[in-house]
Formats: sequence, C-alpha cells, structure tokens
Amino acid sequence: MPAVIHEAGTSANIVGGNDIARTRRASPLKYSGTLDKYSWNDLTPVIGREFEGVQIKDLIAAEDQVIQDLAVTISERGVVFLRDQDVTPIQMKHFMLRLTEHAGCPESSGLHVHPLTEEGSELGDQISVISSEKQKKGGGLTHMLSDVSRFASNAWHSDITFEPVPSDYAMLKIHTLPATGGDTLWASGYEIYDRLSPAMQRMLEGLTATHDARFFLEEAKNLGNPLREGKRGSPLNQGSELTAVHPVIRTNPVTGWKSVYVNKGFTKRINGVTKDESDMLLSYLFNLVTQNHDAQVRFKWRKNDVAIWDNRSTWHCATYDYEQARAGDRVCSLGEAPYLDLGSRSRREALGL
Ligand SMILES: O=C(O)CCC(=O)C(=O)O
Ligand SMILES: [Fe+2]
Repeated sequence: MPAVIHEAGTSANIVGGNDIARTRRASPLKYSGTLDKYSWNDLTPVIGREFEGVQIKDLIAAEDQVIQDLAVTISERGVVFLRDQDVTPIQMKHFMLRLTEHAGCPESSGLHVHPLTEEGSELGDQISVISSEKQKKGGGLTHMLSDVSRFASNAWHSDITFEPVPSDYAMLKIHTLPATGGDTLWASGYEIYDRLSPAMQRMLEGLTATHDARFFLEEAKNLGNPLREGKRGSPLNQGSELTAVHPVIRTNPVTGWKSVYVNKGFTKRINGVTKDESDMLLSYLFNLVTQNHDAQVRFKWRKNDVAIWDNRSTWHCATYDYEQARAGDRVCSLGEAPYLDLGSRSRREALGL
C-alpha cells in the first residue's frame, strides 16, 4: 500500500491531500457543449487547443456552465490558447477566480501571491509580472537558467509546486514581445504517465517527492524585496519554508485522470528511496518530459495572446532565445492539496485509446 502522505484521505482509495484543502468535486466533470459555438483547433493529438473568437472579458459574465466547460476543456487538453485578448489584469483575476471556483477548488483556496511579489505592487499582489528585464536583475525564473547549464530544457517546470497547496490553473498574457523568439512549450503529465509500464506506474503511485524553492530566498535578496511570508492564497501556504511534499502521481479532480507530478524546477528528492534511486527516477521522469516532443506543444505568441493551463497535469518551459524585451502578466489560482485516487484512471484508459 502506498504511504499516507499528509493526512488520511476521506476514502480508502485516496492517498494524500489535506482536509483544509480538499477538492469540492466528488467526481470528475463532464463537458456539456456550451463552447461548441466557437471554432477551435487541437494543436497536437495529446495537448493544446486554440479557440477562435473567444474574449475572456466577455466570459467574465458568462453562465456558470460556460465557465465550467472551459475548465473541463483546459484540464482535458492541458492548455488552451486565446489570441489577441482585450483583457486587463483585474479582469484576468476575476476570471481566474470564477474558473477555479467552478472547477471545484476548496473554499480555502484563492489566487496565489508569489513569495517574490513586491509588497504594494502596482497591479496587486496576485499578479506576477513575467519580464525578461526583471529576470536580468536576478528575479523571475533565472535559477532555472543557471549560467552553468546550456540546456534550454532546464526551464521545464510546473508552477509553485513548493507550496503545500499549489496551482490548479494559470493564465499568462504576453503583451510585449521580441520580433521573433520567446515561444513557450507545454507537455502533458497524463501522456507521460501513460508512457510508463504498469509496474513502474504502481511503484511511483506509492511514492512522494519533496518540492523545494528555497533558492527564492537568495533571489529575494538579489531583488531587494522581503519574501512574502504571510498567507499566499491559502492558510496552508505561509512562511519561509518554501518546501512541500506531494504524491509523485496525482489525480486531477476535474478529469479524474492520473498525471506524473514531479518537475525539474522544484522537485529535489523522491522520498523513501535512496538518493541514487531518487536521482535515477527523477532524471528518467524529466527525460520523458523533455525528450518526447510528441507529448509537447510549442506556442508562438503574438501580442496580447493568452494561455490558460492546468498546472496539475502539465509542465511548461519558456524559451530565452531573444535579446529584446518580453513581458506579460500571470495569474495563478490555487486548487486542492495534491492527492492520488488509487481508483482513478489514465487519460488513454478513460478515452479508450
Ligand atoms: O514566459 C513564459 O513563457 C512562461 C513563464 C512562466 O513560467 C509562467 O508564466 O508561469
Ligand atoms: Fe511557470
């Protein structure tokens, strides 16, 4: 039997989670068809969908069912792209609150406040400014672009997995772009789970991993901002520990599908095995993500395009191949404390593939 992670689950099949931050979904959600009036295009068989003619600002007031259907679509396809959005950071926050709520986030979860966000920042605490200029000063995601490595794939990560209650969804709008370059890639955690043998799946389902972002303490110093130690969107996300333990395989409550949940950016150790075994397993899993381009989608941004992704079941990687400024705004909502439902299925199994 897999080890119990934080606290006992509500049913014998649930491993991990936390009573303060449990999903409100008793069963996966079904798409009801309200987005069928839009045209869309699946960018690869396993991940990514681009919609045409959708404006987020119009969806803020849409019926609940529309928001729920969009949540299902994002969770199933991993990431959704919307071109040329006329949406402000405030509207992005409103929209993300509705999205996470209709997807079933726990009552205790709100929008994330990043530990590096400056107090009293212009756009509010819950907007992360993604900026190449800021990164040059030692902020943002520079740790992933260490001077030592020449592998662009080092930047693959899932957002804020060092928090006990990490992100369900994230929205990024890019408003400032270089003439070319700066693409972002996403990869499917469902597909990577499906590429493991049943024996490896069962073994990983019994394991947890430690996610650690204490390198942000150094970055906070470089930026000259105090670390945000108060509540970062959930009562469980506080302090300067910046470390969390999560199941290696987690169930997405919206789809009910299993996903691999370790990432190059934050996962340092698989627990309960030797260091050598942990290193071997993590490098094997990271290689599955970075070397399978058929589990990835690459998006070429145009000004004011928006991506919305499910951080529970995808990874993403920015591309730092440009010189000019590139900037945007990101909002991350918080979902449930990660858990594994041993009775849940894989994506291919659920779709009969
Ligand atoms: O700059 C990008 O393309 C992605 C940045 C990122 O990792 C994020 O917004 O979460
Ligand atoms: Fe990210």
